[in-house]
Amino acid sequence: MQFGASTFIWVSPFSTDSFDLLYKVADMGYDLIEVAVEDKELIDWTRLKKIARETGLDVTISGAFGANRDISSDDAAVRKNGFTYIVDCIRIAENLNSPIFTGPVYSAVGKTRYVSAERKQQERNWCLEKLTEVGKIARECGVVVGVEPLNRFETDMVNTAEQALSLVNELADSSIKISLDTFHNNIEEKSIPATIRAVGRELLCHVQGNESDRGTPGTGNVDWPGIKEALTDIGYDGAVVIETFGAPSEELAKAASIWRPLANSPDELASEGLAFYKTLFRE
Ligand code: LER
Repeated sequence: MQFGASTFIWVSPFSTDSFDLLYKVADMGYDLIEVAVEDKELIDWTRLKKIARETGLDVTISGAFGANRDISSDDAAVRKNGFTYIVDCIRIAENLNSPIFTGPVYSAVGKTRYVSAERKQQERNWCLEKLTEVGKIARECGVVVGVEPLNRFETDMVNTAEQALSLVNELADSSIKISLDTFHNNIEEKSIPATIRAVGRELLCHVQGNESDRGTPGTGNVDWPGIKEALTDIGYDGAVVIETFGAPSEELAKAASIWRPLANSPDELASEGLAFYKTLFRE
């Protein structure tokens, strides 16, 4: 199992100006850095790849889905833009040898409405249409797309692993799997260990191991021993990554409802979180 830290712990948007983070994350003892792609143009990818190689860090790629990247939108131009963004991120993942591209790919974060069953179905169809095309490209690139359920306050589309499984099983594409973020799961699932077992080794491609308040892992009410047992039982050998938001942009703060610091500092959260992961998972 590899342990990772998301760039979102420190900055938003991540850019070439923040490349010192790679050295910091490597020095802390992490195996990988998860690069959140808010704006790909802000990042010098060639240099990032070189520094990752120098520091020995692996890279995973995560997405940021604002309103204009919504593949279930009723606006065809927005769906197209969302599709283009996902494809760009898949190609970035391929270039950086990230086995996955993870995120709530199905909609926009913060899109929460009460809509009719007909409209829900229509939006799901648009989403399936685009994910079918995404799947083909992801397969060619050798990248797996991790569909991440979000809690009810951040999306009205995929809140539970059961809903993600329904989408992924309907797509039946080996390059579209499920990514679990324990912060969201802790709100929506009756049992995170049971959820991990229900997704299973075949379909679980990535884990963001976040605390119940998105603070330092190990300091809240997430069932960590149960998570460890379930991941071990299914034979999960992917990454576990801390993703929280230490300096969110205004848009991200609103989308993810981050209104206060979640730890004394991002550095403290990252180093204490890693120490907790090591004690939990490697004992
Ligand atoms: C995305 O990974 C996520 O967890 C959201 O809460 C914010 O984008």
